[in-house]
Amino acid sequence: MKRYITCMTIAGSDPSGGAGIQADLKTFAALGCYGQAAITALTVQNTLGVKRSVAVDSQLLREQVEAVWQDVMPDAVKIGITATADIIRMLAELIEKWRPPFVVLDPVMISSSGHRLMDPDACTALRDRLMPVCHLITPNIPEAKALLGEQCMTPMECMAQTLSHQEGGAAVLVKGGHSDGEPTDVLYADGCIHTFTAPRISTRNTHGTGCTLSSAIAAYHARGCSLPEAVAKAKSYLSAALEAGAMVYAGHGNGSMNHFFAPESALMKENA
Ligand code: PXL
Repeated sequence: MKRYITCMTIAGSDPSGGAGIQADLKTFAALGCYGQAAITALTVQNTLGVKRSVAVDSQLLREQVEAVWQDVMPDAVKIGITATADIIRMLAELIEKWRPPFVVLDPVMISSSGHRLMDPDACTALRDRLMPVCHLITPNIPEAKALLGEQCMTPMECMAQTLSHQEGGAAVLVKGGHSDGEPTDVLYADGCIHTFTAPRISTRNTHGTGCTLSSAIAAYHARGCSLPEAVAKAKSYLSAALEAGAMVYAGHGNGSMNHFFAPESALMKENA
C-alpha cells in the first residue's frame, strides 16, 4: 500500500493567508506533499501588519499533535510561532518522545511589522530546550543575533557555526534577506558551510517568505533530498513564487506570493 509524502506544520494562523500555517499548507500542497497542521497561536492581521497574537493552550496543542502522530507520523515537521515557554517545553517533550524523522524550526520572534509573536521569557526555553531537539533552525539575522546574545558576531558563517555548536549540533541556516545587496543565506550542516545566493526580486508581495522557505525545506527533505539540496530547491521555489506573484494586487500592504505557479500532484511512497 502506498502513502502520501506527509509534512506537518505546528505554527500560528494568519487569517489573511500570507504567512503561518496558511502559507505552510500551500507550500506543502504545491510541492506535492500532504499537509497536516496544528495551530500554536491565533493572530489578528492583514497585509498591513499584525494587530494581536493569542497563544493556544499548550495541553490542547499537545493533544492535537499526539492525535496526529500516533496515527500518521509525518516525514517532516515545520515549527513556526511557538508563542510561550509552556508550548516550547511541551513540543520539546513530544519530539523526544515521538522522534519525528526531520524537524525544522523557524524561530519566529517578531513580525516584520514589529509585533511581538513570542513571550520575552520564551527565548531562553527556545534556545535551551527546543532547538537542541530540532534538526534544522532557520533564523534571520536579527533572530540569530538574539539567540547568540553576548556572543553575537559576524560574518554569517560564524553565526551559523556558533549557533549550531550552541544547539548541540543542529544544522543552522542563517537567512541574509535583511542585509544589503544580493541576499545570501548560509547553511552550517555536518561541519560544512554552504552558501546560497538568490537574485533580489522587486515586489511588495513578500508576506510569509520565511514561513514558505522553511516549509519548502521540510517538503523537499520529506521527498528524499539531502539538507543542502533541500535548501537549494526550496530557495528556487521561493524565488519563482515571489516572481510569479510580483505584479498581482494582493492587499494594501505586503501581500502573499503565488505559491501555485506550478503545482505538483500528490506524491506517494511505499508504506514502511
Ligand atoms: O513571518 C513570521 C510569521 C509567522 N507566522 C505568522 C505570522 C508571521 C509574521 O507576521 O503572522 C502567523
